[in-house]
Amino acid sequence: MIILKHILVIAAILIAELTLGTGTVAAQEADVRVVIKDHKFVPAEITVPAGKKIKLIVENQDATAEEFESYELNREKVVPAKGQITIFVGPLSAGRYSFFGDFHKDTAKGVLIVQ
Ligand SMILES: [Cu+2]
Repeated sequence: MIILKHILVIAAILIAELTLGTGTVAAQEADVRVVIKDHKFVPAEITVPAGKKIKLIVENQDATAEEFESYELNREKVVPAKGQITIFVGPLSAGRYSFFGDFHKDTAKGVLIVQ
């Protein structure tokens, strides 16, 4: 993806996080964690409840940066080497929402299963 698009997406997410007040404890929130290891998502399938805001923590255990990206979820965020990021999505309707690592597309694939 092009750099300008990345900057716009990151800016939009930052504004959304500021507006929504990241860090507030929402009763209707579900927390899930996924790890990036050897350029793969572990687990590759994550099941979350429908109709709830999802706090997705992405931890990168690799020595290289990765980018969490999902067209379905409209999210794109760099995960630094040995670092972690938090992504908020939802509330979502039931279905499958695929995501991938944009820097290692061949191996880093996953799906958020909402039910
Ligand atoms: Cu990208």
